[in-house]
Amino acid sequence: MAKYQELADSILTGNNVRSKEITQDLVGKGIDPAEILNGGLIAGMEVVGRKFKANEMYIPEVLIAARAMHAAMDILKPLLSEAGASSKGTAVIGTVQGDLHDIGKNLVSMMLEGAGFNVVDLGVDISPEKFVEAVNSSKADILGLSALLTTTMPAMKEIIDEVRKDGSAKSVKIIVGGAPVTQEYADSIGADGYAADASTAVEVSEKLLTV
Ligand code: B1M
Repeated sequence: MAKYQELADSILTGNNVRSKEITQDLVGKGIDPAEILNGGLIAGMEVVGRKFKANEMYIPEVLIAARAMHAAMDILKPLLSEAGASSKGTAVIGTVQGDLHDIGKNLVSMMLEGAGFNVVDLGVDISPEKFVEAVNSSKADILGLSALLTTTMPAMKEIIDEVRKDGSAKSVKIIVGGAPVTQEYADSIGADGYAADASTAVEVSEKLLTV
């Protein structure tokens, strides 16, 4: 659909006015918010990721693209949440200590909300202690950890160890994800689940809670 390409382009060029306008327009036409997310926003950010990697885009441009993505996400978020009728459980989610990347984590958070989970999003740069505290205070069923840097991946293991040490937080199911994370890595640090993308994170969470 041409509008999706235009939406992806608005992300790529960091045009937050257009990204909002197009998203609003597509929503007004009754298009499924998850489709707008996947077809326009994620598609646009994927190109941003590739260009950043190839040094064809630099940090300020990437930040501007992220702002355009967030502007559109503000419109989609409540709609994705509405789509989930009753709560399937509580999920605490955050980006690990030392890591400021939150675009993918926000997508996972939104998709979980959209699927009917009650989500407690702690944000970025979260210490193991804060994760444990949040898991306990919200009686979480799922703990989601996101890391985008190879240097912050080890923080996932520290968090898992901390959570497993804490008696009351022990039973929470922990899923991990983020671009450098793999199933193999997830297994090696004792995570209960791994997801390569936001939709899979929902599937894995649902599966873990039905076991
Ligand atoms: Co940074 N960055 N960045 N960055 N950045 C990467 C990750 C990098 C791969 C770019 C590169 O060099 N090719 C590289 C990491 C290299 C490495 O560790 N091997 C990198 C670097 C080096 C850095 C800095 C160190 C740069 C610097 O300062 N010199 C710095 C670190 C800051 C810090 O965190 N302490 C930095 C900073 C930034 C910005 C602030 C400019 C910005 C972040 C803005 C923001 O998030 N608010 C940024 C961005 C945008 C990127 C890239 C370009 C895009 C990331 C992104 O948002 N992707 C990224 C390059 C890339 O990934 N190709 C890069 C889109 C997003 C939808 O995908 O986050 O992978 P992603 O999420 C996916 C899946 O991974 C999965 O689902 C999501 C959706 O399907 N997923 C989960 C994510 N979390 C999950 C959790 C789950 C399950 C699935 O369960 C709980």
